[in-house]
Amino acid sequence: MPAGPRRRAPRAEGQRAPRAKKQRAPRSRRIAFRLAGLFALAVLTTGCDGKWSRGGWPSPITDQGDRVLGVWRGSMITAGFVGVFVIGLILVSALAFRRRGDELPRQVRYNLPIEVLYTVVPMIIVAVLFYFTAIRENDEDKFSVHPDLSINVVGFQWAWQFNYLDDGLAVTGRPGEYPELVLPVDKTVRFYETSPDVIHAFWVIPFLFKRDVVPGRTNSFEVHLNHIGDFKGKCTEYCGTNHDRMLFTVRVVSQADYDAWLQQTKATAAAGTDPKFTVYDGPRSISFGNTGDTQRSHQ
Ligand SMILES: [Cu+2]
Repeated sequence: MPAGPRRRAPRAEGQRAPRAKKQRAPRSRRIAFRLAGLFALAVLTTGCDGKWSRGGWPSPITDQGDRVLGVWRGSMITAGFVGVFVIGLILVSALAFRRRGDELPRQVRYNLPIEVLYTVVPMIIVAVLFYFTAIRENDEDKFSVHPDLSINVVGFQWAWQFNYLDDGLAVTGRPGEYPELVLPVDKTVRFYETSPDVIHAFWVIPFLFKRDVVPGRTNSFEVHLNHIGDFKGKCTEYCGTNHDRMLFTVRVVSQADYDAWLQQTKATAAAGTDPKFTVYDGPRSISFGNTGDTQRSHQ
C-alpha cells in the first residue's frame, strides 16, 4: 500500500512528534500484513503440487510409497508439536521467571511426577514412531504369490540394465545414455537387483524407497504402481568415476500402451538395430543368493 499524501504534507514543528507516534502503529501493521501476504504467496505458489503438505517429499507413485509418506507426515507433525512445546517452555521459563530483583527465587529440589513424565513420554513417542517405521519398511518385502511383472535390475559401472524376465527383453544404458524403464500402471512389479562389480543403489525417487544392489547376492522388493507419468531414478551409492551419470528414467503407462511399447521394442531388439535393446534369454526367475552374473550387452 503506498504511503498516503498526508504524511508528506508539511507540518508544524510541534505537531511532528505525536503524529509520528500515531502513524508508527499502522505502518508496522502494514509491514506485518505485507510480510504475511508474501509468505502466504510463497506457500501457495510453491505448494500448488502439495509439496508443503508432504513436508518437501516427492509425490509417491506406489501404494507402498503412499504409506511411507504417512509415516513421514506423522513424524513431522509429532516433531512439530514437540518443537513448539519445547520452545514454548523455554520462552515461558525465560520470561515468567526472569530476574526481577535481588531476592533469591524459591529454591526447589525435584518433582518426581514431572521427571517420570518427561522420561516416559519421549519413550512412548519413539516407540510409536519406531513401530510405524518398521511395519512400513516391511511393506516392500511383502511378496505377492504372482507378481504381474518381474524385472531384474542390473547395476554396473556405470549404468543400468533392466531385464524383463517374463518378456525376454533387456534395456541397457551407458553412462550419459540413460535407459528408460517402462512399466504398466495398476500392476504389481517385483524387482530383483544384481550387480557384477561393486555396490550400487537403485532409487526410483517417487517410490520413496531405495535398496542397495550388491555383488554376490540378490536383493529384491515389490511395489504396486498407482500413477502414470515420467519419473527419475538414480544410483545412490558412490560406485566410482561415473557414479553421477548412473541415471535412468521410469515411464509408467497404461496396460495398452505398455503392450504396444513391448511389442515394438521387442521387434527392435530382435532386429538388433539399437544397442539399447537386446533379447533377454536368461532365466525367467532369479534365485536368491546367485552371483549377479547377468548378461551385459553394453560391452
Ligand atoms: Cu552406482
